[in-house]
Amino acid sequence: MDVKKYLIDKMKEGTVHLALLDPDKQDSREAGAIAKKIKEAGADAIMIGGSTGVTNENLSDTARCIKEESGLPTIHFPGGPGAISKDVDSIFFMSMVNSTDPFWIINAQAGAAAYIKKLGIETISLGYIIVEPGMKVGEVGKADAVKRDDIARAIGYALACEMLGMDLIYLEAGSGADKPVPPEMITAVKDAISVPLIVGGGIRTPEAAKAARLAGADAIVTGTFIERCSDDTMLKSVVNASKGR
Ligand code: 1GP
Repeated sequence: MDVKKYLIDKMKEGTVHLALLDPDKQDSREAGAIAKKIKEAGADAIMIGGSTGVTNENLSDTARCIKEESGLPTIHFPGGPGAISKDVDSIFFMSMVNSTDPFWIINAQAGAAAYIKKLGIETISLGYIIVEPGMKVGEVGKADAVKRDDIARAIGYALACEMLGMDLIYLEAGSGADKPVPPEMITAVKDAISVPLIVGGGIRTPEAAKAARLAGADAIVTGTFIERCSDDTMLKSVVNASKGR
């Protein structure tokens, strides 16, 4: 399937909800069970990835179980070039543009590109911008995180990514962040760009999801919340708040 077209078409209708599952945080059967629940709650696609502990094997197993249980499109959200699988429908071919290390900006991608092409995995280009606190991904990626009040710098990176031809922009506060990306930053970046904007990191309540949507996010990512939440009503509330329904 053409996952990029699916996502962009959906985002034209309103904000979408992307659920993130980390193959290192639960076994593949459990990931499949969570995917089924989050599909029922209204999620639009499943991202699969994590900063550490992802292998070809746990990535493939997780992708297969998610597909079987939910039928939703899957997108690999790579923590590096170490694990790649054709069992995932597509991959965010992403650059951490505010990393201080060229490895995370372009060298990891250069090392993996030929293999991804050989496997025939759909690539969706993505400019990945780390905002404070940045958490584990900011640390691993050696990010010079954008300060929460430095809106001009966030706009600069986002616009540069668009001008470089990237399909999507992702403002990332980091998994488990105590505070999500500030709504004022989301609005300012959204107003500056014309490609879709994904927002994630620290979104775990309907209020936070609604604030990101109203600020202008085209897609809202939740990871930690969906992995930990056993209350189906709460799951639905966060997905509904993301999608405005
Ligand atoms: C991490 O933005 C995602 O890349 C999700 O963050 O785990 O805090 O939802 P959370």
